[in-house]
Amino acid sequence: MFINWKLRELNLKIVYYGPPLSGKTTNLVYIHSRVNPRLRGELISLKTKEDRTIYFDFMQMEMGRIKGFKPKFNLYTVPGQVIYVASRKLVLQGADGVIYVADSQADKLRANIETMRNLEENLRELGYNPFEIPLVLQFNKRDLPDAIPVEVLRSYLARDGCPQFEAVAIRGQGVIDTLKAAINLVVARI
Ligand SMILES: Nc1nc2c(ncn2[C@@H]2O[C@H](COP(=O)(O)OP(=O)(O)OP(=O)(O)O)[C@@H](O)[C@H]2O)c(=O)[nH]1
Ligand SMILES: [Mg+2]
Repeated sequence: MFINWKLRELNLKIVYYGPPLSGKTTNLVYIHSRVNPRLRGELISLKTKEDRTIYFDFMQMEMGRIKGFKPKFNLYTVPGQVIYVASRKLVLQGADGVIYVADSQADKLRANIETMRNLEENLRELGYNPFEIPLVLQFNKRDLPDAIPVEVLRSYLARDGCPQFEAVAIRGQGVIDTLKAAINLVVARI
């Protein structure tokens, strides 16, 4: 969190984290298309020609005032690919909340678990208690025929009390609910 006392602005950071190709960028693209253009900035995507995130995607959105302060949410996605593992940690730095986008496909279970471990490790290295930072879980790609039951994903990835949402991000399903839950957790914190 960064507070600009002069402008009475609160800058809050929410990071979309998850395994390769789970749909992190798709979430952000949908949000960008739905938020009133007067309340959001451009969507900045640093990606390869195959649309894979290299460093991050970023957009900023404003919301109503909280106790006289104007909150600005800075939404980032990390790159899922292992070769960009260093940028994941950089992007995570300063996060006020995390949205973990899991891929529901059966053959992605291992990648989901490994990336969750990597998230916890990076949080610890950045000085966070990984079990205290606001976290929302999104089970994405529920439309695919080989999606495994949510209970299985939950048993490996969820922690007590963490809000969870099923999603089909390519259709926007569950995307806004996930973001709202993260915003609520982050705002409750401050
Ligand atoms: N069937 C299906 N495909 C999806 C869904 N969400 C995203 N995709 C597709 O999955 C692929 C990867 O989506 P991205 O949003 O680029 O994934 P990412 O997590 O940002 O990937 P990296 O940045 O490389 O880690 C794209 O082809 C999307 O269209 C979904 O809910 N269902
Ligand atoms: Mg991406």
